[in-house]
Amino acid sequence: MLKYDLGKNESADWLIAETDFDIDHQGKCEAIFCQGNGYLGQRAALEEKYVGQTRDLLVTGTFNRFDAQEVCELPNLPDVTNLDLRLDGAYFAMDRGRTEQYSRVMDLRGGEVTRSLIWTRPDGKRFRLVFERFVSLADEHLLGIRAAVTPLDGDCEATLDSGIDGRVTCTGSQHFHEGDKRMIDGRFLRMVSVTTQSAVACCLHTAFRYFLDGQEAEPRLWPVIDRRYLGVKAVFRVPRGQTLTIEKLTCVTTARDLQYDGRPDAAEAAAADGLAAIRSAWEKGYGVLAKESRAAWAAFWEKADIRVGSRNPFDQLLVRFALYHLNIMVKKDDPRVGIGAKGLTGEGYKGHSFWDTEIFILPYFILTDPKAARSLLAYRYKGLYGARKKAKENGFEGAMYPWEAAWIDDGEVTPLWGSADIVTGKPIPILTGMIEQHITADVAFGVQLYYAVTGDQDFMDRNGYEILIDTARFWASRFTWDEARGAYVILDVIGPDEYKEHVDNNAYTNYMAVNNMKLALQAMDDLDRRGGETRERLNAQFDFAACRRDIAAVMEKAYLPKPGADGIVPQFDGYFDLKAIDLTPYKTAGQVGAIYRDYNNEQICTFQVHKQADTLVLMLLMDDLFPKDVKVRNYYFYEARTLHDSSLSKSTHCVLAADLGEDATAYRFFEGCGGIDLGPNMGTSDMGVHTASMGGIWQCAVYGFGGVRVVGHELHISPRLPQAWDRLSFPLVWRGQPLRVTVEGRRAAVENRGASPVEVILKGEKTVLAAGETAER
Ligand code: IFM
Repeated sequence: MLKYDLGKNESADWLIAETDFDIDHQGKCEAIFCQGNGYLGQRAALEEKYVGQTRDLLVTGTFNRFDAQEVCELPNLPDVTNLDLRLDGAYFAMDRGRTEQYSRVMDLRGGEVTRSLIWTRPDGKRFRLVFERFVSLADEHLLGIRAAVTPLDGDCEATLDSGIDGRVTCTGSQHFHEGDKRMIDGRFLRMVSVTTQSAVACCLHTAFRYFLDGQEAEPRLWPVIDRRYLGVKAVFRVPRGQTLTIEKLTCVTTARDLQYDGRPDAAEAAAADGLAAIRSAWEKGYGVLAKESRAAWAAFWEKADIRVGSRNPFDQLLVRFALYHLNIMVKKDDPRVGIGAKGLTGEGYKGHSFWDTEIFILPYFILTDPKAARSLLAYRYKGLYGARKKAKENGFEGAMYPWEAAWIDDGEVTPLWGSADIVTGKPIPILTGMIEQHITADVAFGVQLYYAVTGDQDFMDRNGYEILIDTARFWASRFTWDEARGAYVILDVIGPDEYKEHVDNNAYTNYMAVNNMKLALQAMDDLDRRGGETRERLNAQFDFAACRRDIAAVMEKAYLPKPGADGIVPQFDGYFDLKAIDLTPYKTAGQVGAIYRDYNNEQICTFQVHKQADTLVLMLLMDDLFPKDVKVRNYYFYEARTLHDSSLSKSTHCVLAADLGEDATAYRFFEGCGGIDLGPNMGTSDMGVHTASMGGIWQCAVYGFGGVRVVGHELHISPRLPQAWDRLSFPLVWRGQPLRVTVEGRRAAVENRGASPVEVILKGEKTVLAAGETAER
């Protein structure tokens, strides 16, 4: 069970606690308590072994393809969190004996997890155990565990078995060759394992320190080397009431690490640096390293914290939980990596990046950490190689982004088969990699938003313009002429709503594609106006005259679904011919995908039922495309037919409801976003947390209640707090200047904490803020 510390003490709203050990639901806390720093993610599987655990250590960018039948995924590195304790011969495990006073707490302030309990062995002897963990935010390669055991009823012989365990897989796929294993200087364990296909050397160095009642101990150690395992065995006599403390420190380096990019000796360098790093970490010890990490987290919170004054203190915790995960989901300085749909918190979606990044997460980075946002877009720039390959393979021009992306030149990596079809009993084919194509326009949208917020001309010259033009070239070749309609159309796609396959003229896709084409035309105009090297390079690459002609011809006659007499924009052609069914059983099932218990994909495609927001995402992204009354009608129409079976749905509804003045509904959807990973359903996060939902929670707070919107090249701030909130304060970065927005009741203030003036539209009024100035309305 999860519990939140929402009291009035200084740590309130920072702590998430697991109050009992539930062997059947270990995945939830493994994922939500996952620790990391963007380079690596260490899932919070417990130190001792249980059936049902998923011990994952994932390192960004290390993708490997197990065999030709499978797509690439992030491999699960050898496990370093294992720590088996035998207390007078009996293995400590909470499914034996009795466990009391159990708590495991994630403290979001420093990203630390502490578990404490009293364990009574089957023969009645009691022990106090405390386990602590950090993954360093100060040094991305380091992680540590500290375990303390105190015998309460008599002296005890404690035996430790712990090491580097390569006997882990990704649901059965072993991504590594047998590693090179050795103990160095009688103290440092080294395992270097190389991935089977991508040949990435992953180097793990581990070392232990031991203390008896605070005094460093040097027990007799036995090295243990086995197949895919390297460890130590140590035995201690622990007098009653004294505490044995074991520190286990690990350093992770890989030949893929940014600092070795392009180096032929990357594997050797990673191993050598790993050894040097563990030596220095061992000298410092757990306490110092944990403190350094805590300081890095404190610096993060100082800048990034969003403060919520709510009648329900859970709201504050939820927003911080989202910020915590946003901070550990991506290596912000590495343009070769994206954000996995589960970040580095689990094996779900194999570490692949989706439109989740550009539409749900990127806005957070663009508006708070533009350097990280630029790196994420540079990842898409590097992905142009794969996008061009995909376009070509499918008979199109330009760049067609993969629905699922992994390493920069992998191209499309969406798997071809999914879970069981209830009717046929066969695996469901996954068509998204072939026909969910809006991702290409979503990437262009990301570039548009980044440029609007940052004005980063250097990025546009190096990467942005090229992305816009080549993606538009794809769309120009993707539309086909429909004689009857006298328009260009897009046939046979999946829109954002994945409960509808093989649809024609999905409104979201068509409008976003046209927006992408408009951006490309503007880009070429800009370039012509400015002249210079970038213009020369891109003109030579694309031939602006031909490009303009092709794109404009399609764009001007592109079919865009319009609202009907009732104001509803059809999600796609023939939408209104679909059957309406009673969705109550699925809306109230308390579980996603409940409709699949009764129908298969083919049947669901014939109903007016949606997995997630589709046309409504369009209405959110393109704020000025439709008048308010059209938005209102579409909101009610589509929401009634949406099951929110995707974690990408509720935040869109929250923000739109807030825009429409539907305060209570917006707040209900915000709470719903909280339920996705922190709700009572203990199975929702087994495969990892929902990273898009973390971005979505930020959007609810900042776009929804904070009323922030980027319109053209302007920053609009028109807050509208829900009834439950009386205060909200959040940071933004606009044109490089840090701002803090504070809303108290109906008053809103924007403080320019930067060095240059900025212009904002505060509650509809244009306001120029000098450096250090605050405007209030
Ligand atoms: O990108 C999403 C999609 O919209 C719904 N299914 C899950 C994907 C990854 O989060």
